[in-house]
Amino acid sequence: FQSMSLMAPVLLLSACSGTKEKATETKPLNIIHIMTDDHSFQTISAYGHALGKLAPTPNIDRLAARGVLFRQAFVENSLSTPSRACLMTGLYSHQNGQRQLGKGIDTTKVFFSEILQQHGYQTAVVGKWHMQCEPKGFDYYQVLWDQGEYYNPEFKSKETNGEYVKREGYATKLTTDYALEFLEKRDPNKPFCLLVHQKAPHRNWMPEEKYLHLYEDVEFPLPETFDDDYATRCDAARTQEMRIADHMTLVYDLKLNELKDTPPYNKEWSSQGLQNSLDRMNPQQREAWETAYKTRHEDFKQKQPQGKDLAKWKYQQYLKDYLRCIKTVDDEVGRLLDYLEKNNLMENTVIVYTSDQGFYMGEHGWFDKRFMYEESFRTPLIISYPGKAKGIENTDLVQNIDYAPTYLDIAGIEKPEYMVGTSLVPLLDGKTPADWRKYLYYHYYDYPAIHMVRRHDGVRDKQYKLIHFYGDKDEHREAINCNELYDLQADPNEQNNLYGKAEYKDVQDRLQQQLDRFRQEQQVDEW
Ligand code: SGN
Ligand code: CA
Repeated sequence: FQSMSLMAPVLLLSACSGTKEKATETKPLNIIHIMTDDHSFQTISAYGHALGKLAPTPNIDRLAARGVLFRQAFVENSLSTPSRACLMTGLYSHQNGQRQLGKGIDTTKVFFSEILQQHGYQTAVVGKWHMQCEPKGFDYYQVLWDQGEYYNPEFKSKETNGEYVKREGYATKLTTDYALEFLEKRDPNKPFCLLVHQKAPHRNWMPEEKYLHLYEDVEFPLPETFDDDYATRCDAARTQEMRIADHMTLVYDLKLNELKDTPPYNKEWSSQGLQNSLDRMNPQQREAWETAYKTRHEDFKQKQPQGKDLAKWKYQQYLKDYLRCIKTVDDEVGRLLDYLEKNNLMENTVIVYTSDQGFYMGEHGWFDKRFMYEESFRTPLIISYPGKAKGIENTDLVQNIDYAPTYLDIAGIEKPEYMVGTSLVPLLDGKTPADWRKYLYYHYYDYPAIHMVRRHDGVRDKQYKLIHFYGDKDEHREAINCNELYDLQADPNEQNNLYGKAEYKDVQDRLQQQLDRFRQEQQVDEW
């Protein structure tokens, strides 16, 4: 077992170069997993959406040009800690214990980092860890406290004996600094696996100083479904609390700190939250910040937007801040790639770019995630693998439970029997194996909780999606037991619920059978 890993048969010579295959030297590949927090595929220019054109991401695109861009990559449970648990274990939420945001992770489950470590890899994680357990299976870590702060955040490491220490600077850059520190200090004779987990662009979207004015004059297009009335849906879509119009706050989310003591804004969610973040800043950061948001406040006072105009005004400000955070993320991806190039690491390192889930950029009127609808169920995924296909797109159904098996496969380690995910390596040549999965399972559990999205599970194939919302009556909401069925080809915005329609009976029955199969085979215990 031990000997398999360090002899992963990776030819140093490009497999598709057509030149004589004279290289016989083998060396295990390094792995870099870059995962941002809440980064929507809509805002990566390589994905080709309107927002990406207005706010390009040249460095993430650079990676796409070197590798495979997945258009049908999904999570199992669209929330941070559950996604991180899927990543580390290759298991669904009910199997790894992390169903909701807080406690849950079953630490008796093996993390793939532990397996790599046992097989001679040097392992590291930097940035957002978020799970309520120590990073397991890492030689080096520098992780943020909880969600982490954007400005002058606290990190803990082995050197600080697990104590959080405040660091001067901006989280996205500090996280990259630590990634580079690990790369510099590592033993160059051993392969490595490095997880770079950016906190950005998580709420409340606080941009780096130098980008505080970026996109100031850009008008972002409203998504087609911004005014969705959820007419054919289950109640879950109506009773959520993640509408830009109603739940995005002026003070905390949109930085109008001048309003924090003024009714009704003083009653908003986290009206003190922004002040706490500002109090952490040094005078220079604070001054740059105040100057930038003064302009926004003046615009607000002058326009006094109400009703639909207010919703649209909020959308524009939200997009600006979110995309400014992405700009730094993209710069820092560039800095990491430059380092790898300079140090001749590009040809023996697999680089992955993904997010812990997708995010709503105003689709259905929303921000946040959680739902099984496309924008949050999907996640960006780009894999650059030396010697495999370059600059191609893939539309196979892949999911975040596949990362652990993929990384073990790259290291030449056989996947443990219990892992439910599947290695993505066979897809990287641009061909789909005949037995590749035809259905994906999804399950969201975190209710009641912020944003009030009801529990649901469901299945998706390449064209259809079945969602089942469930839950008893409680002090907040009525009981729910309701289904939705969408034809994603005819209705990509998922506004036309086909559940119960006679013409779709066969499709509905087929998806229901698949959903029942998942529940049974994977031993799901609630729905
Ligand atoms: C925080 C955010 C929520 C967000 C969750 C989960 N509120 O609670 O808006 O849905 O995190 O996000 S905030 O006021 O604290 O910003 S996750 O990415 O960690 O799952
Ligand atoms: Ca997240």
